[in-house]
Amino acid sequence: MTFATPHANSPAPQRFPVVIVGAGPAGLALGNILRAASVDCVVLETETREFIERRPRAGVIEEWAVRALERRGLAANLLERAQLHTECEFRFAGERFRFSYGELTGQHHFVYPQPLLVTDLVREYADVRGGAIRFGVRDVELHDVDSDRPSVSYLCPETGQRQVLHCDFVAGCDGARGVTRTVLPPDRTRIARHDFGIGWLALLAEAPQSADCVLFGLHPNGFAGHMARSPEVTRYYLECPPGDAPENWSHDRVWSELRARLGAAGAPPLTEGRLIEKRVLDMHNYVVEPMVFGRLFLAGDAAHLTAPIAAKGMNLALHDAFLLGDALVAHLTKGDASGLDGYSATCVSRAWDYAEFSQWLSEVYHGTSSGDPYRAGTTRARLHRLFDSRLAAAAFAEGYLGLNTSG
Ligand code: RFL
Repeated sequence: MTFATPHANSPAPQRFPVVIVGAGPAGLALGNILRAASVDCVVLETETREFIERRPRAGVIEEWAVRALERRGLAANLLERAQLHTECEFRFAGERFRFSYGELTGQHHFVYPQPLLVTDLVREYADVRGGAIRFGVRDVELHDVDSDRPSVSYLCPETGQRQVLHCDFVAGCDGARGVTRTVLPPDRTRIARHDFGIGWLALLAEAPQSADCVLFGLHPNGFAGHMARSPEVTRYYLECPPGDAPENWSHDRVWSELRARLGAAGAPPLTEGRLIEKRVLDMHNYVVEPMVFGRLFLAGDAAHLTAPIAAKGMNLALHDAFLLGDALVAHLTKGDASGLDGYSATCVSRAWDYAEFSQWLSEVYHGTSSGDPYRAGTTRARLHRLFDSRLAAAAFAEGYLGLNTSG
């Protein structure tokens, strides 16, 4: 099958084999895979390029995902600049419990801020591989995705006119608040949701990291987390009531709670700095099944949300993109539909696996502060088992690194 390369700015209806909605990690990784196989596609994104290249979010990437990016020529900067993490530390009852998952598995995490990965992916897609991308689009609509002649339309930011793109497939990579999920028919789709009933104040501090690994503070006042991002910026989390207002958290209150919740005997003091991001996340998960409707294939947060409890969302988004990219290439270039047929089941299985790990870890984080002495007791038992049992430790390491699923 051959396709003419369309011009994304032309006002006439255009045709692309694949229209990708959303330029996050999922949409951009997918676009890169398609372009590498000379399959034409266009990415539609509501924000500007500058915005997506700066939007701070994830930072922890699992090794299997990095190796998959590397195989596809998408990890050069990451491999040069990312930190490697092989340990994490639980701080509990004034003590430090260091967990060496690298020693148990021979694998590690890469710490590389999501905006840098997005910058790398958009540059490779648009500037190197010549992929079409439209920024600032408005009011994206999907049409006839349950037919073999789907299309996507949007309001062009320059002209205000509705532009129609005909295609063979639509990839819904528009994240948790996108539009593509909304066209799934309720009678053929199951959306399973879980609300953790807690909030996290997500913070970015203009300060170097305070420890050489991720820290989890399990404290009666609430969970606190420390995660490296870059030499100048560190992410912190503080458990708070869901729906809490960031304005309730002054600079002094934030640092005093972080000091209390992450404090432990012999721990060096936190390196404090200006807070450059402060937002409350209400922690919830969902999984959409199936992730496919007709010619629409969802990927990433559009299909499944995992609260940042276990740092899994971007990893899952990349997983979907790798699978969907390979499956679309096989279908469009060789007529092999087997990858597309198995896509949803494989991705959903991994999403559930990660969701279960997040739920398990959530109880470790939040049991101590639940106010329920029973949950506090079982949390204590979970933590001690991690350090007393090599088998329990191995199971945790496997889940933490995303090792126990195929794909
Ligand atoms: P994204 O990144 O949300 O990208 C979706 C893109 O679609 C655009 N969009 C639309 N475009 C066109 N038309 C529409 N109607 C559109 N609606 C939306 C959006 O502007 C956006 O550019 O989804 P994707 O690609 O599925 O990637 C998911 C990840 O971004 C997400 O799972 C992670 O950020 C989650 N996450 C983490 N994941 C990890 O694996 N490791 C981590 O360490 C980690 N830390 C985090 C996180 C998420 C966080 N927040 C803010 C929820 C830390 C935080 C604080």
